[in-house]
Amino acid sequence: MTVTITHEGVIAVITIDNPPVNALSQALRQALVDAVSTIDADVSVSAAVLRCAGRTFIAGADVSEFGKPPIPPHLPDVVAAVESARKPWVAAIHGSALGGGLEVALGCAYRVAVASASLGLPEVKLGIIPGAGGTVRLPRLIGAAAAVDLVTSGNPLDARKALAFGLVDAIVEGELLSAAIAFAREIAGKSRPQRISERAVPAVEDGFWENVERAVAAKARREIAPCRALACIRKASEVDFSAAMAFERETFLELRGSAQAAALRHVFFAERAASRPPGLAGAVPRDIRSAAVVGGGTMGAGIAAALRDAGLPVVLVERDRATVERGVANIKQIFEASVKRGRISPETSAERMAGVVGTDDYGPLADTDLIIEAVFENLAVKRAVFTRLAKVCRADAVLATNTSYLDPEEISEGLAQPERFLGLHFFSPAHVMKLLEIVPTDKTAPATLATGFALARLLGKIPVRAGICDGFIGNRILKVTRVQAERLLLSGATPTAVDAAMRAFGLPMGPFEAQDLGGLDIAAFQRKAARERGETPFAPVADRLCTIGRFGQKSSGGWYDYPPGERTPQPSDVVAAVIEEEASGQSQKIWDEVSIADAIILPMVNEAALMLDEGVAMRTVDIDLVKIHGYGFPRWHGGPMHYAQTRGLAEIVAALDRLSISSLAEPPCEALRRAAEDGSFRPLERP
Ligand code: 3H9
Repeated sequence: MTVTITHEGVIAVITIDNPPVNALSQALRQALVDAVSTIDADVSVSAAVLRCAGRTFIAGADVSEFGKPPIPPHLPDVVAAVESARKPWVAAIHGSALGGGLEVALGCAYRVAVASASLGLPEVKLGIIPGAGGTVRLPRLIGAAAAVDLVTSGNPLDARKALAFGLVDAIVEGELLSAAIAFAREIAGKSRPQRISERAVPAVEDGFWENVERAVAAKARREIAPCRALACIRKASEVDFSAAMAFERETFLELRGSAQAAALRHVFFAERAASRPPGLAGAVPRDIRSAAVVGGGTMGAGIAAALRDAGLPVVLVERDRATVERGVANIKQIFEASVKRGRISPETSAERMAGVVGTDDYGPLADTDLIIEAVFENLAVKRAVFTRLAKVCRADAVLATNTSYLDPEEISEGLAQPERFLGLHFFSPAHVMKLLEIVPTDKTAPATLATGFALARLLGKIPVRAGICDGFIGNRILKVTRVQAERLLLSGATPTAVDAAMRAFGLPMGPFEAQDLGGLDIAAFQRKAARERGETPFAPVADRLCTIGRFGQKSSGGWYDYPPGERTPQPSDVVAAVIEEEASGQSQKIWDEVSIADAIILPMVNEAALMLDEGVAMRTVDIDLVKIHGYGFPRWHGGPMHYAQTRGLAEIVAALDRLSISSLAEPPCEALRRAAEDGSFRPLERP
């Protein structure tokens, strides 16, 4: 049974039980409409409480139904039925009241919530807008300005803020159901508040709509839904309730079928599938109650901060007293910056720091559950760390390396109990970036691997399993991107044009701006190491820039010039001259934005196809998640693999063939050609 009705004297209690998150499936929508009729017809009932079993109130429409034709009763009709019920309904909210869940609550005459509840309309994050009166009722209840914030950001409010906005009528202490029943008894005898649909949107000051339209458009960049949601709220303030509902419904149905919504739904489910990689069923993760980080530089401090944010006590190990102090100061700086940005209170910052112990002695690690090494990228230095760790740590402690380019197999060579070792590749800044590449060696035990995934969940990260290769998934693709960016320069494009094209595609930054920000020296160092291994990395222009000391913003010039004190890139004559020299003899072409983006994105897909074939990546969704969470690939494109699949793999192969004939990209690999013939990538079978 999805919905049951019980009675507490004159109060009917409607309980929704539709695990895992009480999403509004067709069956649930029907059961709610039926409940309204049943309670309306029951003369013994004076008021009703709507509550949910399980961990949350209704978390929204059932997203898995969005790819299919909508089946009645439609949600706007369900909310209308609840709102026009003869007896007043009280929504009793715990967990999250999101999307359609909040819209159902807005149909109720009252809303009460526990203090830990959150309420929001996150639809824009799925490329749609609230489609059951959210854009029409919310501004009538809390005013246009607050409604615009809530709907166009998609971010939820906690219960106390919701109370301040008038979105909930009371925050209840103690047990929710009894408190909601008591609330319902109290209001049962009183006159019912005006239905939200019968109220008007409070007036706004002159220029309000123009200002918010500008601000929302600037923030949304190429994302459609926030601006369309805003248009619905504006309409709701200009026309009557039913005309506004019709406009909202029309917009909702249009966006529900859009490419952006399909891409964002893909990412929604991919993120949830991330913690369930194939081949790990049944593996039991180890308990992680304490952690240590070896190395207190930028990466190590960021990792330590992420561990503290998740509540784990952290030991920070460094070489000597001076480096210990520097490492602890680095962590402190992270929390202090969070205080400045208003993300945490000074008390929380102090509490986080109280859980950090700095030491230059490995002794305190004897009973630590997880140790993450984040020292200098040098094989011998890293091996020495693990040799010392193996001597002091428990045999069942998980030992991880945060290397981004070295081979974890080589780092763990000779390690006692190598089954407890794995790579955990965090992205910088590690306390902010969501991506965690989890890299097992041949010897990593399933329980160790499962611990990596459990840790990601604890830290709120998106885990992706990556096989061992140069750069794992993310940086291996990044290398291809950089090669392509230079190929573009040598064939007639400018850094400015390439960066502008990639921003137009939806990336927050182009490849040259990004290199200037991060510094050209790290990649130069890696190319040097690759050359020592006998490889021939391609970066003729970047190599020349490093030779003349142009390392990016930190050296006041890289791919661009930066006037003193400024961070806005200016085209550089020096760079233009280097490009011209390196390009001499090569045929030049006129590049437009779309073909520049193709020359960057399609080779990514080719490299990804190779990685799937080699088993370095296990699933196409993993590659999408790596690019979205590690490199700013627009969510609304769904990641490079979803983008390629949507455009058509045959078209991608044909475009790569054309680029490769002019030596502007590698030819499509066999795996990509096969996938194009099949129409999709074959899922990799794993035990
Ligand atoms: C909407 O409401 C449109 C309306 O305005 C108009 C309609 C006309 N549907 O996240 P978790 C699954 S749009 C289907 O790991 P948590 C999820 O896939 C909707 N399934 O849990 C996962 O399944 P599995 C607006 C859903 O505790 C399982 O539930 N609402 C939905 O970390 C557990 O999920 C939203 O966008 C759904 N709506 O977090 C809310 N939601 O185990 C989206 C979840 O098989 N949901 N699932 O992988 C959330 O934000 C989180 O799930 C929530 C719980 C905070 C509720």
